Amino acid sequence: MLPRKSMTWVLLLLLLSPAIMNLSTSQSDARWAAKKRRLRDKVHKMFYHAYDNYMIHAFPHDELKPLSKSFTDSLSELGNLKLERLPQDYSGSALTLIESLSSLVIMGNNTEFQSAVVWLSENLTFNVDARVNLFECNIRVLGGLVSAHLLATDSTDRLGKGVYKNQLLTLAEDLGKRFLPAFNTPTGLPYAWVNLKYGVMENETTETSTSGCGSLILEMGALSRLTGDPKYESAALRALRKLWSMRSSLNLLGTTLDVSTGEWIEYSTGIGAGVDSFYEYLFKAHILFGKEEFWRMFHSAYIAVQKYFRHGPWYHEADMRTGKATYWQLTSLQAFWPGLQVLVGDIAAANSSHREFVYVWKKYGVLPERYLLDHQMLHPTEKYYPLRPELAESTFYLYQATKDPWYIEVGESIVNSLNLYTKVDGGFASIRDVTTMQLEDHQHSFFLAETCKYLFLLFDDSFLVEKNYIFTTEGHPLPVLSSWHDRLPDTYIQTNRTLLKVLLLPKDGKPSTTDKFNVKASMSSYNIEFMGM
Ligand SMILES: *[C@@H]1O[C@H](CO)[C@@H](O)[C@H](O)[C@H]1NC(C)=O
Ligand SMILES: *[C@@H]1O[C@H](CO)[C@@H](O)[C@H](O)[C@H]1NC(C)=O
Ligand SMILES: *[C@@H]1O[C@H](CO)[C@@H](O)[C@H](O)[C@H]1NC(C)=O
Ligand SMILES: *[C@@H]1O[C@H](CO)[C@@H](O)[C@H](O)[C@H]1NC(C)=O
Ligand SMILES: CC(=O)N[C@H]1CO[C@H](CO)[C@@H](O)[C@@H]1O
Repeated sequence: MLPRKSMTWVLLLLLLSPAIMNLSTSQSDARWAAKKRRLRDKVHKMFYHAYDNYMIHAFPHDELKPLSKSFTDSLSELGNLKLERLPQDYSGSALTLIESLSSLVIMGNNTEFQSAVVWLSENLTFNVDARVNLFECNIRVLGGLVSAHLLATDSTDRLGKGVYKNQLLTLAEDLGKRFLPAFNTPTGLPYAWVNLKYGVMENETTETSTSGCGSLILEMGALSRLTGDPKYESAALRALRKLWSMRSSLNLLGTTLDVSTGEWIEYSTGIGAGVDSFYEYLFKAHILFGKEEFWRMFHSAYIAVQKYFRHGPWYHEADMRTGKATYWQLTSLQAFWPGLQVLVGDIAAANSSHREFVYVWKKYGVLPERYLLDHQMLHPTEKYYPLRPELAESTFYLYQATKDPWYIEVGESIVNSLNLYTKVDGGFASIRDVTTMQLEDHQHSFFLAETCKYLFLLFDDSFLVEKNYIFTTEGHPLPVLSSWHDRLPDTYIQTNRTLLKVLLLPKDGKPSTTDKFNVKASMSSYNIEFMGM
């Protein structure tokens, strides 16, 4: 059990005072406020350019093809590069509209939110012959619906009287039921793929990833809390516990595994693809459900990551059995990690890694998918940038925590690059090769759910004032409700905060340094405290 002594606000203020002093004159306050408004308006335009083009050229199909101004029914293909089983009887689930619901609310468009809710409740069905990736369908569709349901039923009265009769929750529950056959395995670890109409296909692959079966608890847990039916949360929890039991003696988990045997397939592991949101969900599940168990898992896992993967500001991969470094690569997906570290309170570590991602972004104009740290060069085949949100996400968290205007400048540079390189007449297109800026005919739904949302919130966080939300790994907000907490942490303080933050600082109040092994050395003396910043 961890010590939970209180920590004074004075230490926090000392830690943050340099950033606050940067904004000391009201003149520069006004200048920054004007700059933030201007950038907020730019992001607003970007979102609507993406959204309107989707609605005109692609809706109700899944995603927009911005170059050809057509569509793709990509929900059935997400994560399946081989496209081996394209369904006949599937013509889309309005994926991008579902992914846009919470962004519409955050940007204050209640009329469009309402039409979307009405359309979905009348037209959307999941009784379709589509083999979907459980993880992707969970974070994008179930998460989108559950979050929008919570936004539709909070005290804000966003929807016209009598319009909302829990239709999104009904859809979410129907989808949740279709997920359950995937969990019917000897280990309780779910298959990576499930057919929405027919359940798990014959001869389905038993290989899945750690993030694939370890990041379901937020959405399925929320579904259980909302419906009063525990089976969704139980299934996700059972899988998570099983996965955790498979960790090595170093508290590391591999990247891929077999759901029928519960054995690891890929032992090399890191904080990027195939693992990333597993860590994120352990911690966020602790905040959302107030369970000690999640905190204990996260705490051990976080120490192991800092100990075995971290090298200065970088994170490499290592073998889960020996802790020996395997690949020295920076991947675009890893850029979420500083954002998670902000929630944990490890601001100094977050800041130093974030700067390295910004450096690589500036070097190429956008963040390439994979960068070889040992050679300081691009990976020969993974030179793409599919409009990913992770750097914008971390920038938003770091600005929330520090109010250092430097992060606004980072946001501005992200906005400018996106407009310069990826904006086309028909929307925003992914980049196939960052060295040539050649485009690809695909506007991913997460550009609307995450990239635009985090940039908007970086410049205008009014949606978060006096609210406590955590964001799912797809950027869908879920309110932190005390009624969902098993037990509120002892140190929970009600304050006027914009985000729920957990500070993890040593007892002497000094922020952790960037030494490779420092977390291990001092973790046992950490305090934890919930407070606003
Ligand atoms: C809401 O979205 C619709 C569709 O893009 C747009 O026509 C309308 O102007 C938006 N309203 C607001 C208040 O932004
Ligand atoms: C399943 O795979 C086996 C071995 O590859 C094959 O012999 C069998 O026909 C397959 N069954 C179905 C229903 O596809
Ligand atoms: C982040 O790092 C930069 C450069 O090392 C430093 O100047 C700045 O004070 C740091 N900010 C925080 C909040 O740690
Ligand atoms: C909370 O903070 C916001 C923004 O700083 C402010 O407008 C609001 O008045 C505050 N509310 C309370 C109850 O202090
Ligand atoms: C029941 C039904 O069909 N509702 C809507 C489904 O979508 C079409 C096309 O957008 C609408 O016209 C229907 O009202």
